Amino acid sequence: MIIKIPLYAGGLGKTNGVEKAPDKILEKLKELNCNEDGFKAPLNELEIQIDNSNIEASQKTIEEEMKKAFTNYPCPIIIGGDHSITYATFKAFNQENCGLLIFDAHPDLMQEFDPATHENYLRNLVRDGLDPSNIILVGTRNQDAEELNFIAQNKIKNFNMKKISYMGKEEVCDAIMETCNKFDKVYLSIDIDAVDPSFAPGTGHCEPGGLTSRELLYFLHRLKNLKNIKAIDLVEINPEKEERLTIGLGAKIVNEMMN
Ligand SMILES: [Mn+2]
Repeated sequence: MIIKIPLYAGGLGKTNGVEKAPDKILEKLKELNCNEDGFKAPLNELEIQIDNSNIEASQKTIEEEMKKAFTNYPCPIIIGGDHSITYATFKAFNQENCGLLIFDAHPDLMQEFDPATHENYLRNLVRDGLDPSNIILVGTRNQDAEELNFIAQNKIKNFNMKKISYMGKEEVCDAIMETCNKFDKVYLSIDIDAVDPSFAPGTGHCEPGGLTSRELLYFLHRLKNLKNIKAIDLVEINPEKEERLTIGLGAKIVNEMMN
């Protein structure tokens, strides 16, 4: 099941346009053939009705609706929306011994404040009880000193771009999978800005030096072999900034993750 969450209100005024991504990606998905595993999934979709003028109420709605969705569907694919949606979707998902694997150029660990935004949703999740040692960041390359401190103090696993380019994606992926295997279930969150802006310029914060689209797909194809990934989200795609490349990649990511 594909779940559309067209929220831009968590982007502090910098993500207007992301609400158009879910429909654009679905439109593109309908044109795609089988994925690289030779599989073409039926496209079932539903939309969570949010109110972009009220982020608190929207987060409440998202959490309630996602609790139902996680009961009804084995591994829903959630399309945002800005990254603040993960604050509510992960709350609906979270249980003991649950991993949160995040591809993102940014750690989103800015100071705690409410409501959670796309700059601090992860920090707020930790404040609210998420064990930071259950977080795995991949592809980070722009963060401030306080965020780096928080990562170090809380022993958050952080496979930043430098590590990926020095260790190689194969070894990093081995390490990620080994960690993920320790959890009962894993939530996979993909911020499109993990990918280099040359492949995916349609996003709010373009950060040079990211993953190639093929490198991201390498990780995702291997991660698909983990049987404990029970939720996937794809966020921060903004078709108002750029559409052809970024919506194309977004649709491909969804197509490849379906099975
Ligand atoms: Mn980001």
